[in-house]
Amino acid sequence: MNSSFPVILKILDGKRVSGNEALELIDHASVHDLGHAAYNVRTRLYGKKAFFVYNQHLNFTNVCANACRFCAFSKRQDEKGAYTLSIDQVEESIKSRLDEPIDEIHIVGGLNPELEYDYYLNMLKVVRKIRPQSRIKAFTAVEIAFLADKYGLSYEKVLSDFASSGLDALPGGGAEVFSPNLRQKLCPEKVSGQRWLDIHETAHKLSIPTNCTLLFGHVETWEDRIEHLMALRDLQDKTGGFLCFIPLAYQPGHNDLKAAGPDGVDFFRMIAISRIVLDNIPHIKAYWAFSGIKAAQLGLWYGADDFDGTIVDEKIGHAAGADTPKGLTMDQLKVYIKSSGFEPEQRDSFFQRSVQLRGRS
Ligand code: V47
Ligand code: SF4
Repeated sequence: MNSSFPVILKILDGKRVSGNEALELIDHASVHDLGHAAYNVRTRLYGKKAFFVYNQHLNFTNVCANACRFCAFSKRQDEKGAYTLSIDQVEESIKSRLDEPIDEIHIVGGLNPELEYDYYLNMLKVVRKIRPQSRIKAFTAVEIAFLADKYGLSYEKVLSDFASSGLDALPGGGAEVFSPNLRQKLCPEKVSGQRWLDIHETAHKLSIPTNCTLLFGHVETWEDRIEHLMALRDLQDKTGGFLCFIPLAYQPGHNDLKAAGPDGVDFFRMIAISRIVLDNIPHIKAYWAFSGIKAAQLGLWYGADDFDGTIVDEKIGHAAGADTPKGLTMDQLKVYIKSSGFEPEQRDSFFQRSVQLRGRS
């Protein structure tokens, strides 16, 4: 297959591809041809810009009622290494970096049955107070469902309470792979794909933008991947609330799932097909912490436009053996983006210009 193949021509012409056409591309197009088409889409949207964010990750607890087979981060309450931050410790952790111009605080944790509803509200309020200008992107749909079930509340109620306490956006975690069969094998206790989608739809209706993910490179097939992308695209057609899609490269260490993780070519094919299929989701992230920095750099040539951020203490992938740094400095991020041949563009969680730079040319 080459650039004159009808499906590639359709993409170059700015037209939408169907799920079957996406699978046809996967069967017949080389990684180079996919990359060529996806690069065409990303440059039409952003030219040579590549986005990044000055962010801080906060994982407030690793105690989790679920036991997803791919997860090496979670612990049982009484297990060695289990931790839960008090609100004072959350405050301390956010204050410890107050001298840095952080634009985004990314907060996620396990499903710790001992944490009360007020803990979540207080955490948001404390972070908001210390960082009035930063965007708070917090709690996956899995955490929202857990609290809604535990307290008999609607998703609307939990999300609007959180928004009034400081929440700006939801991260994309917990989507895994929507296929019910696979979910049963990988994470049987987790909310269904449909509930994950319902919670994001509710957030979008409340004007809370969200990200979305796919965990790939384990036991799923290309059919599972494309079905997942189509479900995200359908919801986005309805609501327009997704900001960014992140294909999360499965990290194979220290967990139950005996799978290898994606190789380099698989990673680039996944990035490219995401850009091609998700024609209505503005941004595609090459998440350096899981892919490796070198692959993320090249991912910008295969359809990605975002490099994520400084992070500082990435815990989830590292628990599963990720061999990337736990964080990067702003200078490192800019150098990596520039040396890939792109122009670094500092953003916030909404992909608006960093508040630190607004008003400057
Ligand atoms: O929800 C768990 C996944 C997610 C493994 O929204 C694993 O901007 C790979 O969602 N190998 C958390 N993945 C990470 C996440 C994320 C990261 C960066 C930015 C954003 C965003 C979201 O990591 C979990 C789960 O899907 N995960 N274990 C593993 N072994
Ligand atoms: Fe818990 Fe999330 Fe890990 Fe699943 S992926 S065990 S829900 S922390």
